[in-house]
Amino acid sequence: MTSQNNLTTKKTLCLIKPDAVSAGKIGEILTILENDGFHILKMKMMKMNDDIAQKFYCVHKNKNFFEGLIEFMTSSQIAAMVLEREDAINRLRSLVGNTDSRVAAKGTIRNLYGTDERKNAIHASDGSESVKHEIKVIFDN
Ligand code: 3AN
Repeated sequence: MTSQNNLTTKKTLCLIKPDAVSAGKIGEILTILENDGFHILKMKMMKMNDDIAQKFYCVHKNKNFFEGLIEFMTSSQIAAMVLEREDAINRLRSLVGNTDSRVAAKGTIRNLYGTDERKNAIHASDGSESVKHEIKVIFDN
């Protein structure tokens, strides 16, 4: 593995979504992440506009849930962060749990703080290409 790949493996992008921010769960979620060994490299509060949300979720453009997803993600503030840890992408995905919070494994962040398949509290990048794309959209704007 090259050092470039290694670097990619160590970083991931995380969003605490409008439902969890509105419910006052940022602190509890950050505690879970930090207790698992994640370091917060960058963090900011922001409200996604339509343009940013559409770019961020461009891979889902043709899905039937796209419009509802954009509406939800632009509805109020989110907390965005770049996280670092060994095997960051896979580890964060397993802490986050299933897309549908109702079936997410007990103790996962979506099980603890999500409601359903849209209002699911947290986003985690699903691969190294997504990490690059998502960091650019969120932190280069
Ligand atoms: P995940 O975030 O678990 O990787 P994706 O990438 O398939 O899930 O979907 C992106 C986001 O779109 C989800 N986090 C969720 O908010 C929303 N979403 C996915 N599937 C549905 C669905 N069937 N109905 C409503 N919203 C959905």
